[in-house]
Amino acid sequence: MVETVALWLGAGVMMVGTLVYLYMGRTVTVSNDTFFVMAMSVTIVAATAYLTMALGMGRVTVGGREVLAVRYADWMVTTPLLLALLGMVANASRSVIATLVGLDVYMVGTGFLAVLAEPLWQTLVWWGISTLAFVVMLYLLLGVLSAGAREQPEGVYKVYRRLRNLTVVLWSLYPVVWIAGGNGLGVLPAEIEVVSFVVLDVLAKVVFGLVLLRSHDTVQVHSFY
Ligand code: RET
Repeated sequence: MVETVALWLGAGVMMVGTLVYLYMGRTVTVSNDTFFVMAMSVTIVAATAYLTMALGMGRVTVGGREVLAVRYADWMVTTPLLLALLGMVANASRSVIATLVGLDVYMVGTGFLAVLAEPLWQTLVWWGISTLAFVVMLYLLLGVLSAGAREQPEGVYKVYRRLRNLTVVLWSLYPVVWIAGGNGLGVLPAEIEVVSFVVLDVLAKVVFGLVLLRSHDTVQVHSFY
């Protein structure tokens, strides 16, 4: 019950987020619309994933446990977009953005292998591998990406820093909730796990998008042109 309500709320908030972005972008110029298109892609994919989960679809059963596999398809698409947005704000090179995305895809992929793995020790091994990729990603976000962002105008750097801090703090909670939850040690009740992921997803996607798009006049798209 709690889980279903949380999943429906997840779908609803992602949809509302998309509409808010659409409204915020109603007068945007073509030179900056990439931010809007990408941010909306994130919330549209997430809304779809949550609708699927709320309807009880996209689940796989592993060793008697029911797993929300659609989550990983969602993350596989949306987290690279979020990182690309962060990289674009920092005016990072394509190779740095590609490295971040590569690590991220590897993190989500090995995270899904952790779901499929049995027994628990093998789950822990995959979780560890995934977390290692995540830590390297954090190292790049706080290192090379931040260094590049610092060379941007003050206003751009401030937006970058806010988005980066949001990302570093929120994303770090995912492996913690995951390992405590049903796929890992099982010390977190299923309802709390589902609600936690909804809250984290909303903050990491919708709030991230709002902070970014509110400042779309300040930040500029350079990286892909
Ligand atoms: C998993 C489990 C294995 C270890 C690690 C994980 C990290 C997941 C992250 C997900 C971020 C998702 C976001 C979604 C949408 O907003 C796969 C949970 C490190 C960081 C930000």
